[in-house]
This record gives sequence, C-alpha cells and structure tokens, in this order.
Amino acid sequence: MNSILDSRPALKAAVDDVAEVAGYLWQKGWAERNGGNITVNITEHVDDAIRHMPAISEVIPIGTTLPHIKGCYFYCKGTGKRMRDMARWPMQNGSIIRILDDCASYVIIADQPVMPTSELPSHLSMHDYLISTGSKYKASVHTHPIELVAMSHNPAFLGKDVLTRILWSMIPETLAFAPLGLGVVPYALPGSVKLAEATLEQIKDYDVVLWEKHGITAVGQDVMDAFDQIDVLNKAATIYLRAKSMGFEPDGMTDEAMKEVQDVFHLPKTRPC
Ligand code: 2HA
Ligand code: ZN
Repeated sequence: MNSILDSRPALKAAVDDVAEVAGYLWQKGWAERNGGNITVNITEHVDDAIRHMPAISEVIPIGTTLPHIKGCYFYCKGTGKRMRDMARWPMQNGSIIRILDDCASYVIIADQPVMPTSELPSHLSMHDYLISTGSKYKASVHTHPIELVAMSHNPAFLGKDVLTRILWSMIPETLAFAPLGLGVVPYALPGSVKLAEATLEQIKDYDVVLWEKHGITAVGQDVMDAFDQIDVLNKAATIYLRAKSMGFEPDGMTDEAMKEVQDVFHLPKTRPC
C-alpha cells in the first residue's frame, strides 16, 4: 500500500522518531495497553501534493477553537491504539490530520482513517499555544511513568515546585536536562477540556507537566527532546524511591551544589534551588 511517507525522507524520519519513542515508552512500562499518546506538528514537511490530498474522514470537531493551528498538519497516535504496535507500524496506529480553516475541526488525510488520540484537545491546545509564542517546539508526548505517577499520590509533593526541587536534587543531570522542572495539574478526567485547559496554563511555564494520579505530558523541539525530559525526571523519581525503599530519606544535593550546576551550565534560573 502506498504511504504518505514514500519519497518524503524528512517526513518519514519524523514519523520514525515517533515510532522509536513509542517503543521506549512500552519498554519502560509506561504504556500499558493503549496508555499514552504522541502528536507532532509536521507542517514543515508538507508539500503541495500533501496540501491537495483529499480527506479520508468526515469533518471532525476538535471541541475547541484554536486560531494558530489553522491549516497545520499533525501526526497523531490513534485512539485506543497501543504504543507497542505504533513502534512497529506507526501509520496503522496513527494518522496525519489537517486542521481546517474554521480552526475548530479537522480531517484525516493519511494513510488510513485512524481516529486520533482521546487527548487531542489537550495536545492541539498546547501546539496552538506554542505556535502563538513563536516556539520551535513541535512535539507533545503523554505517558504514564510509574515512579512519577506514584509520587503524585502524595499531596505533600504537589505544591508549586516542591517536586521539582526534590527531583533536581537527586542527580545533577536532572537540573541540567529538565531545567524548567515540572508543573502540576490536579486530578481531572482524562480527555476532558478541564484537563486540557489546566495543562495549557502549566505549559506556559514548564515543558513537563505532571497530571496528578495519571501521568505526564511534555512538549519539546521534537519527540526525542520531549521524551528525554520525562526520562530524566522519572530517573530522579526512581532514585528517590529507591533511597526510600532502602529505609532512608535521601539527602539531596545542597542548594549550593545545585546553584553551581545552574551557573556552570548557564541554566535558566526560573525556579528556586
Ligand atoms: O490515550 O493515556 O490519557 C490513553 C491515555 C489517555
Ligand atoms: Zn493517560
């Protein structure tokens, strides 16, 4: 079967990266069944032939109006699809959509009429915001990292930047590679507009957002970048939990040691160390 990826190496590379990350999410145990979703703004790879491709779905409402994504194209994981299947067959477990001129609806154009993720309102709201700020970020990843979700069950960690500070202090790399830390969204129904709106508020300040008792949503320049930020934060969460399971509260790096990392790596000092 012909694919939109045929003879389009840059677009194929972007979708291959999504498939690679989908495999990592499964291997890490963060993507049970159909858990998690990924969307990537692929508009930069769209040529005239793609622009003229007919819709292969009905016109589907987004549920909200997003003026900055007008005419944009996104690769989206399919709703109900498994990450482990997407890793091998990205175009059978995801699809490419075109946002219509009303900025409130979309059509699927390739390869198959696979309905996009249930978290589409949240993903597209973030892309809309990113475009409005002139950001170069193209990818959004939602997944269920075990240790971070476990930590989100303790209200003591959910105050502003409380978890950020603990995680940064576990290993210097966390501060260096997740320099904005992570925002927190109180529990809200998966797929709801409430969850989308609360996430959007946090994405204004953070690249990575913890959904209480559910998962993580991250944005990045590309899908690897978004994945890496989640990975380093979850590594820090794992170190914290391993220390606790050995029976002690980990010391954490001192404020002084963390400030030194911020200075040496020229990291943005948007959060207190
Ligand atoms: O797509 O993870 O939050 C499945 C989910 C919804
Ligand atoms: Zn989820």
